[in-house]
Amino acid sequence: MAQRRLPKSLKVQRRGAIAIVTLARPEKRNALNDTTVLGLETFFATLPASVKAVVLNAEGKHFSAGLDLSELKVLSTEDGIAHSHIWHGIFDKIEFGRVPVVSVLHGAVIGGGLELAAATHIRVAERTAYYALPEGSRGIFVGGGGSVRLPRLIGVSRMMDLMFTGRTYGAEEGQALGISHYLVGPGEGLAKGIELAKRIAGNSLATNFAIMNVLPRIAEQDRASGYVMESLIAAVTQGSDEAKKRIKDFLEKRAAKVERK
Ligand code: 1HE
Repeated sequence: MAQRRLPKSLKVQRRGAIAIVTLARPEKRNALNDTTVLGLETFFATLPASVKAVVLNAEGKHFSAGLDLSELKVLSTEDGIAHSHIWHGIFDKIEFGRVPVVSVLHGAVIGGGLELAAATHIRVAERTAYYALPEGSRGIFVGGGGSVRLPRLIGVSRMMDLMFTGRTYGAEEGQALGISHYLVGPGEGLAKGIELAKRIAGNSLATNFAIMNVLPRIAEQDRASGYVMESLIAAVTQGSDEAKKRIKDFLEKRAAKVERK
């Protein structure tokens, strides 16, 4: 499918099977306005089939200052519900979409910016990254799925602390807590993100689908249902011609070994 026109606040590049989408509104610290969030929806909905993984990064000194507060000041309660509902739908389409997404975080990863990062599958943090949920001090609440995703990452109690006190976590703390999967030096995030996205793009489509769309559902099920679902998806993936080829390649010494370098 052809990529539809995107807003100026998003830039896209192709590197083979990888697409890089960049938040490009550094003058507003990549604050997420409706145009940008709807642009992300368009980007993911119209990705060409040849794109197998996406890297999400941001221009300027900060990944994102979160929700564009200048838009919020005119929203009624009813509009607020609709607004949050739109973010939920779009971030869910990222998390449970067709392609795995690696986000590359640096500088401020605040509020809605952290909610967006939490909807991606792998997070690479540069050492400049820091995380905050200042909603408490702004008189609002998370609205982009943060209260659903972040407790699963860092626990309810830590999220309470972030929201009550307005504290920040630095990149190393975020790494220790599991916000990021990889921690790299300043300016090294994009290369790491691309390297990881290429590896992900090299997996079979069926396995990537299972990891993205089935694994998180199993994790939320009771054990008995989880085992049934796991048996089914294990059978589906291993039964494919692609799996047979990959396993034969290993047995006939054509595939890489799993070694720790
Ligand atoms: C913004 C926003 C924004 C910056 N909405 N315009 N998020 C926050 O509470 C974080 C608010 N932002 C900040 O704390 C700081 O801007 C930063 C630490 C991120 C960066 O500081 P700095 O000194 O580099 O930039 P700045 O001078 O504060 O901001 C530059 C411009 O961006 C300025 O506009 P200008 O026209 O005066 O140049 C700022 O007003 C603008 N700007 N952040 C709108 N967030 C789905 S619910 C999610 C709820 C939330 O995300 S709450 C968290 C909101």
